[in-house]
Amino acid sequence: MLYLINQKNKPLGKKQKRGAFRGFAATGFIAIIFIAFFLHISIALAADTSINSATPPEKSVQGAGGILEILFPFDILTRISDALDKVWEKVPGATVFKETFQGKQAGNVQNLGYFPGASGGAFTDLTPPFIGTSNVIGVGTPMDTEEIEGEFRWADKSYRAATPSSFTIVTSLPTDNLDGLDHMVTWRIGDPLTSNKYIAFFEDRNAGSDRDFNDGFFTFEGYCPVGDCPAVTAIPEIPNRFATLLFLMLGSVIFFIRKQAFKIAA
Ligand SMILES: [Ca+2]
Ligand SMILES: [Ca+2]
Repeated sequence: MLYLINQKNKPLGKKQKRGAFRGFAATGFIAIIFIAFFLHISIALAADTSINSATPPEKSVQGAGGILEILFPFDILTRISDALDKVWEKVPGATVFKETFQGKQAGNVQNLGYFPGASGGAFTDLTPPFIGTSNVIGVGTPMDTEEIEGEFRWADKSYRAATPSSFTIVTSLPTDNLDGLDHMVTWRIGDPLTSNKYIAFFEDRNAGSDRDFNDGFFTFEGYCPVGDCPAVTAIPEIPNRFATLLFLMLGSVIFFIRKQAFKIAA
């Protein structure tokens, strides 16, 4: 049994016990907040797939003069966590569904498509495939406007124009891919809370590739990652600096309560 004594080595009175209990409770609460805070940071750090810079004349996805800056100089872009961009679905209530080829930085033909469901299924292509020049940005060619029903994974089929029967297909779900790696990185375009427009970049080769994710890139509208549909399920995220401020304020209040509790206990 826990036997509480004060600084004079005498058992605590009722008031002192209550103070000591508050002290223990506050300490436990602080510990939980710390654990949650660092867990949150580690999840955030683990979530994003790293993207290598491209070798010129190819353009990199990110950075000054990169593809994102060229295509969206005035838009807000929000990176979608790679924990979330694996499986997609229609945005409930959306009426416009479209995919647009925005460009490629690869010699291979790039053909966007999808696999129905959250696993398995067969590749369904969205035409047309893009055969032309190696390095193009901002092409803006519309593709099929059929509605993709249910959950699905985006997929990129690539091949040399001269040998279309020898192709590679990668999808947004890492476990679909031969090397088990992530092959699609995604940004939301526009309002981070309500926009249903995205751009996705594919790395078209498996193990041993340069992983610069600029091989084929497409914009989507009317679909969202399962579990991250902005119009329906998005909870406004508190910007990091406010979360930190809130965390510090809460910590200070708890520290004050804890100090007072121990004062009473002593
Ligand atoms: Ca991804
Ligand atoms: Ca590449």
